[in-house]
Amino acid sequence: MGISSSACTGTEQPRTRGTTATDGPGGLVRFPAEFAWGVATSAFQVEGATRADGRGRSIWDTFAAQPGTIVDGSNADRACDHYRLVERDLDLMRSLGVRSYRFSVAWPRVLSEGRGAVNAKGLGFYDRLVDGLAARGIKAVATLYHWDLPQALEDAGGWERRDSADWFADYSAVAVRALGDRVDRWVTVNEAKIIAREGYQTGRFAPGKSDRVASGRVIHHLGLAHGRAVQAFRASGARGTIGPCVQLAPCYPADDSAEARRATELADVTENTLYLDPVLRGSYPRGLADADREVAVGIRAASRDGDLDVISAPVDFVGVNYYGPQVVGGSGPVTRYPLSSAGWQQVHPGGLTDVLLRLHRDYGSPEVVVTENGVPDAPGEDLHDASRTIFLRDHLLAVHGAIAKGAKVKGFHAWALMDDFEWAFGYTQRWGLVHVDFETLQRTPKDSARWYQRVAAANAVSSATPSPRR
Ligand code: GCO
Repeated sequence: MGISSSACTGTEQPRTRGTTATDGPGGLVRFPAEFAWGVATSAFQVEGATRADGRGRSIWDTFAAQPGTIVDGSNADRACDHYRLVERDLDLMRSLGVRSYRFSVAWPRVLSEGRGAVNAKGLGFYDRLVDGLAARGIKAVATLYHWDLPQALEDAGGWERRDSADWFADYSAVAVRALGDRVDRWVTVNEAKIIAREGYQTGRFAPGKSDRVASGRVIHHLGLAHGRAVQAFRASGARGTIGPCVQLAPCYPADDSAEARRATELADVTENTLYLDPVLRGSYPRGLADADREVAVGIRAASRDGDLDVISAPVDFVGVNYYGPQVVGGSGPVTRYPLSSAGWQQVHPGGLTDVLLRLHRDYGSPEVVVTENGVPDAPGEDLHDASRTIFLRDHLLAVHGAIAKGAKVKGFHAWALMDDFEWAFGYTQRWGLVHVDFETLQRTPKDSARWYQRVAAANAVSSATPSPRR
C-alpha cells in the first residue's frame, strides 16, 4: 500500500521492462531450488469475526466506524470470514500449490486489551492455523503487527508513547512462545512508512491523525518495537528466523535538472533510507532534516542513548514489499509509468530489481524475502485477470534478474491470496489471486491463481506472454 506519492530518491536509473534473463528453452526462467512460492494476507483484511471469542477492538475497527473514512462506507466485521473458513482456505492454498503463507497475528485477538491476560481462544486460532499449514507442508510466515493496534493501547497513547515498544515486546513474546515451534519466519512490523504517513500525516488510515512531529516519534517507537521484538525472539530460543518488513519505492529523477535530482535524493530518504538505515546500519540517514524537518524533530525528541543499538539488533532477513517507484521532478512527484487501477501505483517491474540490488549492494546483501507484490484487478476483469498474470510474470522476472546478479532472494509472496478489505478503499479494489463473493463468501481462483500454481509447480516462469484466458 502507498497512497501518497510524496517522493523518493535514488541514483538508480529507470528501466522500461523487467529483466529478460532466461536460462531454459522457450524463455523459461528457473528459480533456485527451495524458492518459497507464497501468498500473503493480513488479519484485519481477511479474518472478519471481529467480536468473536473475546477479540478486543483495534484502531481499525474504530476508524472504519467513523463516517467518511472508508470510500464505500464498509467495514471489516465480516471481510472474508477467514477466521471461520480457515480450514477451507488452507485446503485452497494446498490445492494451488502454495508453499509459504504470510499472514498476520491480530494483537487484539491474542491480548484483548493489548497487554495483560492472554485470550486463549484468540491465540487458539493461530495455533490451529500453523498446525494446518504444517499438515499441508506450507511454511508459516507470521507478521506480528499489520496495523491493528489494540484500541485500549491507542487510548493509552498508542505508538506515540515510548512504552509501546515494551507492550509490543511483551505481546511478541507471547506469540513466539505459543507458535514459535511451527513458524518459519517472523515479520515484526509491516511497513512503518505507511503507518507513519497515512496514520499520522495524511490521516487517511487509522488512527487518522495529522501531526508530522508525532509521526516522527511513531517512526522511532516502531523501530524500537521492532528491535525489542527481535530481542524477545532471540531470548525465547525459538526456531525460525525474524526480520522487518519495509515497503521500498525506488526514486527516479523526472529529468536531468539539478532540482529534480535534489528532490529525488530527499524523496529517497522519506521513502527508503529512513526505514532501512536504522535497522540495517544503526543510524538515521544523513539529510533527514532536509527531507522532513518535522519528522526529524519528532525522532530526535523520542531518541534516547542506546536506542539505535536496539533498533539495529541483527535480523535474519529483510521482508520487502514492492508496489512501484516514485518519479520526482523539481516541483513534485510525476507519473511516468502506467497507473494500475489502485490509482496510486505506477507499474514498473524494473524497480523491483533496483530495490533488491540496492539491498545487495549497499546493505551487505542480507537474505531477502519479497513479502508483498501485487496489483488490483483492472476494470471488468473479474475471474479473467490477464493484467495480474502479466504483472506477476514481469515482477518475478525482475526478481530473477536481481538473483542472477547476486541478491539473496529466498521467496515471493503475491499480495493477496484473495480479495479482501482494502483499508480506506473498502471492497472497491480486488487484489486477490482468488475471487471472493462478499455475499456468499465463495472463493473462486482467478486465471492468475492457476498461472501461479503452474509457476510454483515448475519452479520457473515463462517469459512468453501468458494467454489471457488460460
Ligand atoms: C501493505 C498492505 C496491504 C495492502 C496492499 C495493497 O502492507 O501495504 O499490506 O495490506 O492491502 O499493499 O494496497
